[in-house]
Amino acid sequence: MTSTSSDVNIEDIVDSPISDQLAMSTASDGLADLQPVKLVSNMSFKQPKLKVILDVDTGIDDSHAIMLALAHHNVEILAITCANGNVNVDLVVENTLRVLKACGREDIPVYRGAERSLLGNTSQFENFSGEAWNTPVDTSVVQKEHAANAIIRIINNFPGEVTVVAIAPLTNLALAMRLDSTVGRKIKDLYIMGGNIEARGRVSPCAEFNFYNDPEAAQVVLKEFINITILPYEVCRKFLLPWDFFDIWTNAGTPASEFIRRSVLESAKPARVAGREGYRSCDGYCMALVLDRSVVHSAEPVYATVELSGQLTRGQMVVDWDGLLGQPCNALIVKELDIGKIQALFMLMVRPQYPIPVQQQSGYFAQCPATQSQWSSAESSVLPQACLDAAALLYDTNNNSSNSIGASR
Ligand SMILES: [Ca+2]
Repeated sequence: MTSTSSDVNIEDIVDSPISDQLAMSTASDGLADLQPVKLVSNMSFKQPKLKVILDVDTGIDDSHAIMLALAHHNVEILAITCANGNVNVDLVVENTLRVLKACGREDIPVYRGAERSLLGNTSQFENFSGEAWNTPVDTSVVQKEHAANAIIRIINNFPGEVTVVAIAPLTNLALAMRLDSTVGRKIKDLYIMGGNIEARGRVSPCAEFNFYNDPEAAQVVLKEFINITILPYEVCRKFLLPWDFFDIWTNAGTPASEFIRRSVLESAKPARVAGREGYRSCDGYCMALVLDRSVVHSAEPVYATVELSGQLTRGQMVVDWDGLLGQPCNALIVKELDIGKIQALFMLMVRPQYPIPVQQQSGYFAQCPATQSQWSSAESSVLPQACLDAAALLYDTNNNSSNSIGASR
């Protein structure tokens, strides 16, 4: 077993036996089960669904992660737990309910969680705009149990089975860990959107928003949870959804697409006007790689922690790339993404059953019948081949009982 961090091709990881995966890291707990979730063919329906807890601070990006998880037939959302972050926790709860209502999935249990960071010095960042965020919701459906208690209960009910997708300040997870010190080691995987690897900040010069908002919680989680994959902020900055794709995504003609359009258009406008090359949804990207690990083009196992006391750097994620601290690796850092595959997954979000041509007839593809409809020529000219290829893998035209948020309404 090697003791140094090094670049590894994610395909080498996901295609390797678990023992080899562990050898690629030095984590004492190992970075177990890096196999991608199989999305393809009828065979996928015979697999148990991926049990997921989403920890959110909804949040425009969070809404994309939620909608993507809802759209995928192989995901079972056990809980959405809300934390103070983008906005105060009560508004996070309301916004989460708005997303679920738009998708016709108010049956998903929502839990109210941390009101403030562990030290109480939380700052909020995002001001929402967009008509989708002003609709009335019934907050009486919110679960009475606290989010941290719900996390503990669910993980203990399904030890080793639950994938936690953390796309908010990590306060709820840290609280859960302090209430039950075993939960961090009972998860299947933990995916975190947060932290930074190039010291590029968002709310401070050096710190990413989620880690900055609760550095102590981030440190607890990085130290005490296992099987952590981190999607850092700068990586999300580098991989953008082109605006012509954005236009298709937000005008797909389904209720889900309409909700996204009404929720993002206003906030996306300044970046577009300013000439940025595309749109990004950090939390949506994070959910995409949960659903399909081949979205990750490269990743590196490292030891990562959080600066708590720096005069200017509080909340910055510190990555020991060269193993100078002699600590075992505790996280897999995502470094490159396949934005084409992400586009395919994002289309799944708005048109779960949109038929596309089966372009290859081998392997799993051979089990799918040819489709009658195709992408419109206008769309095919815009969507990159990587998106079309990935979509061909994703869409199952036999499946009429898909957990469809677009086609069912
Ligand atoms: Ca978020």
